[in-house]
Amino acid sequence: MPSTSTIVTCAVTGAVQTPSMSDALPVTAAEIVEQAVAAHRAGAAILHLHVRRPEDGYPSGDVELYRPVIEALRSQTDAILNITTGGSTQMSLDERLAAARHFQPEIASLNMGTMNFDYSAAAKRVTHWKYDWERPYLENSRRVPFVNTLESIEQILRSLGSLGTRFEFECYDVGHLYTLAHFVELGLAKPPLFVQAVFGIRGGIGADHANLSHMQLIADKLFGDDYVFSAFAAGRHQLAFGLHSAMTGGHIRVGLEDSLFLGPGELAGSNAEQVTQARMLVEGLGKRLATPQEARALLRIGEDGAPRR
Ligand code: KMH
Ligand code: ZN
Repeated sequence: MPSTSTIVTCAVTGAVQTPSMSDALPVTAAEIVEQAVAAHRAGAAILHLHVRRPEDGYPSGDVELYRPVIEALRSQTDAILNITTGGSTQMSLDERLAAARHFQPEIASLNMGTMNFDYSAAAKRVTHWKYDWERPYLENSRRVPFVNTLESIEQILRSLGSLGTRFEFECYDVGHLYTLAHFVELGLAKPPLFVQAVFGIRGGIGADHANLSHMQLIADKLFGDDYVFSAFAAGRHQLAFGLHSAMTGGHIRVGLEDSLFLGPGELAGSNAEQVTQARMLVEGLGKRLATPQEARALLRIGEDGAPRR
């Protein structure tokens, strides 16, 4: 359903980029909080969160590393917190789910299918490695699949859904929309569905604008008015896909999780810089950014009566 205000999600650090790729990538809890607060002030209503080991930036699912981040963001902002259940493609399911189970956020990400998810190409561009784990970690992504079976999706929907958490349904291909429709039929995925369409992952649908139009066409057929569309592309096409989404009444995701850049060859200095770029594009379209309260209303967060942040 087209919206007059645009929700910006900022995915602050993720698990695909590694510290050698950019000094701006936040690693410690203090860095993640500082950048997340600034991104929120710049206009991000939703903060999509991962954490890393402070000593070397290795992606982690440790609840104790999440704790200072979640506590600080809950006290310092009104942002909607979205805790990943994708973690890293190389974590076990239990490790991926621990933080969302523990903190019961307003939103958790939910990846809608098993797929190849190859982010090894970035390793070829790094000349100086800060940490020994980075290169083999990146290269391993070409070897191991990102496992999201129907059974595990159902388990996440049942366990987190029963706690009142809603979902960012990450759809990396058209087939993932049909998988989502299956869970709507089962009554486990509840409208309005927050569909985050992801383009340009090696293993998923390509960063071609015709694909975005097709994803919207199929989502319209499957879900009618029962979904809220958002989009991004990994890497250099990140914001172009957000713009395409906003132009067609959808929403935007930015953040260093998915792209380290502001423009060709220009590294972003922070997540907030990307949010500011998104704000300028949205305002250029004659629209405005959704506040967290407007985003909660659009996504019907908190309507089950359970207070959560
Ligand atoms: N970095 C995205 C392409 C998740 O956190 O659930 C994948 C992602 C997965 O956002
Ligand atoms: Zn993520």
